[in-house]
Parts: sequence; structure tokens; C-alpha cells
Amino acid sequence: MEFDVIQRVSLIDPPAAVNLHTWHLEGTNLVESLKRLGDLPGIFRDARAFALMDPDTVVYRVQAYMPTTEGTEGGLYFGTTVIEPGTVGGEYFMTRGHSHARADRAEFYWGVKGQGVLLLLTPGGTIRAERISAGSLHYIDANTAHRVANTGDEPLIFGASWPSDAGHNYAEIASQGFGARVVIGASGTPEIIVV
Ligand code: PAN
Ligand code: ZN
Repeated sequence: MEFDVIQRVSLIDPPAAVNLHTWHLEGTNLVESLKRLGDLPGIFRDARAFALMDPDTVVYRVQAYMPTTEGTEGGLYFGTTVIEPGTVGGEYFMTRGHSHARADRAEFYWGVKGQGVLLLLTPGGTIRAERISAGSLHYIDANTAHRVANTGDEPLIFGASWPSDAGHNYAEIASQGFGARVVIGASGTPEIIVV
């Protein structure tokens, strides 16, 4: 069979790709950040244990594919986060945690590898916690601050997608804390304590 060709559309490779084993992103428009213990003062409860640890210890890495300018309404971003295993005085390594600068913007997280806990905090102070594991899917509602702790003994990898006009507000969590901490409980398993 023959087609009347008006115009051919060239078939191209997309500008970014995800390695489905490591969830490492490759391509263009990638933004990367790395947080070491020394970048995270004041987020862990045990300041003495924190002071005794090597500030160069890597806690987590983030890669974000940002194909539109930050602040663009209607766009989307895609990211992966890898949190190393470890604790500060029995409190699991975790992300700084934030709400979105445009607080009414939601987000998806999904578990790729390892074990973790997603802490969720509403402006009214309600705290929820969801277990993260390979394949878990987490809808982070608008107006909900979020933080992730790695409760396993291997790196925790999770993916995220959020609106390009969401932005990040770290100040609130930095000054008020999250209201809950993920710690090694008496039985050696993760426990969430309200503080
Ligand atoms: C994620 C987070 C990432 C790192 O991409 O930014 O996991 O956590 P912190 O930003 O709290 O350090 C996300 O929630 N973006 O909106
Ligand atoms: Zn977010």
C-alpha cells in the first residue's frame, strides 16, 4: 500500500532518559544537587551525635529534569532522589522537607528501591506517614509539607513529579520542624514519634 506523503515528520530520541536500574537521569535540562550532613544543620534531633559525625557524609542526591523555566504555569518537572542509609543518633537520614512555595500545588512520589517513610504534614498540624517501597505510589496533596526518611540498610531511591510553578518553601519546616521524627524504635524497627 502506498501513502500520499504531504510531509514527513522526523523521528527523534527524547532529550532525557531514565536508567530503569539506577533511576539515574541522563540528557539535557538536568539540575543536580547533593546534600551532605554539613548542609543539614538543625534538622536532626540529636545535636551532639550530629556534631560527632563527619560533615562530608553524603545524605542524599537529587536529579531533576526541568524542561521548562521554573515558575512556568502548566509545566511539569520530573526528579529522582537517592537517600543513603544511616542515622544521626538513631534518627534515620532524611530530606530537608518542604512545602511548595505555591502551596496549592500537589506532587507524585513513587518508590523505586529500598525502604522508607514519607511524612506528610497539613497546615492544621495533621501528620500522616506512608511506607515507601519499590512500586509504592504516593499522592502528595496540595498544601501538604513532605519529607522522606530512609529506614532501610541500602540506598532509598524514589521518583517525583511536580508542577513547574510549585517552587519550594524550606523556611517553614526549618523553623517549625515537622512535628514527627522517624527513629529506630526499641525493637530495632522504624517508629514514628510525635515531638
Ligand atoms: C522532591 C524533593 C527531593 C529532596 O524532588 O525536592 O526529594 O527533598 P528536599 O527538597 O526536601 O530537600 C520534591 O518534593 N520536589 O518538589
Ligand atoms: Zn515537593
